[in-house]
Amino acid sequence: MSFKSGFVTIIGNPNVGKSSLFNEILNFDLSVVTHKSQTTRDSIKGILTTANFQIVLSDTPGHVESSYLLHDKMNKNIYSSLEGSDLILYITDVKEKNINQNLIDAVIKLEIPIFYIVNKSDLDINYRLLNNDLFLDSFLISTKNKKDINNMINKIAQKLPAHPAFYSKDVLTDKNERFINSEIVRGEIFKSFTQEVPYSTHVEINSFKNDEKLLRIEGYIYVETESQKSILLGKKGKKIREISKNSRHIIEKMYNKQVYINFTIKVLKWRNDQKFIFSKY
Ligand SMILES: Nc1nc2c(ncn2[C@@H]2O[C@H](COP(=O)(O)OP(=O)(O)OP(=O)(O)O)[C@@H](O)[C@H]2O)c(=O)[nH]1
Ligand SMILES: [Mg+2]
Repeated sequence: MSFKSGFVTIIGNPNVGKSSLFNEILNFDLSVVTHKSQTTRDSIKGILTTANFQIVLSDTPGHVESSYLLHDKMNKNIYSSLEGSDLILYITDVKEKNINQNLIDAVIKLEIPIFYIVNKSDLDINYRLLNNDLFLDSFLISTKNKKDINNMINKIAQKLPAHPAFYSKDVLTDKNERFINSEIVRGEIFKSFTQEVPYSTHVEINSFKNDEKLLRIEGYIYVETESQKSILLGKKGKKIREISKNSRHIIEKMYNKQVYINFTIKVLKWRNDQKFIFSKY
């Protein structure tokens, strides 16, 4: 059998488990997963290489109607990930009533085959997979109890073109270490706060020094208002220290060395700031 390799993009509405599936296929926690909607902002590629195939998988933000410049840019990120894909994984979950027809139509226009994937089969909700001509194949899965994921990965690989690997086999992602680590911090902020603070936060690493014994990470956390800044700081800086500590533990495990983290909080109405959005998203 010849080696197969191709580009596969995960799309769908917010919060259906796209990033969970992405991480599950890669067997590595690369993309941020939280119980909140609109967690993913950037498209990110993860690469799964086996002896027989290489899947270059893209996770994308959940598709939302735009109310900020940030959302416009998130939607553009989705559509630009579609182009050049060999296969699309459209994800929904057992709770969702309607598919996102705009997204599906965009894929059909590009004549890219679609797998229809219904996630969260572990939930006690009756769901019957529909046979639909729009989709090449369909799967009922659960990333939580790992049901039917391997079967689906093999079916994905079968549909890829015969092609040599695009990336060398030890490459896991197209993103750099600054991005991966800033996402860990952003994930901790999402876990620590309800409501608006996570959505108003942008994390940026501007100094990343990986020495033999110590990894030093410094950067900025942007929020939009002074009151969000004081919520993020917490009483006497308790909250931000806790977020830094939790992030540090995750990063120390990943690099297996001591990590120093320091973030300064800045206030800027960044989500509608054209220059900011276009330079950073
Ligand atoms: N019960 C159950 N929950 C799941 C499953 N997969 C994901 N979840 C949960 O669903 C929530 C959203 O998961 P994400 O992977 O962040 O979803 P997403 O589609 O990437 O979300 P956005 O990036 O916001 O669009 C999290 O709380 C997950 O733990 C599953 O198979 N079963
Ligand atoms: Mg996501």
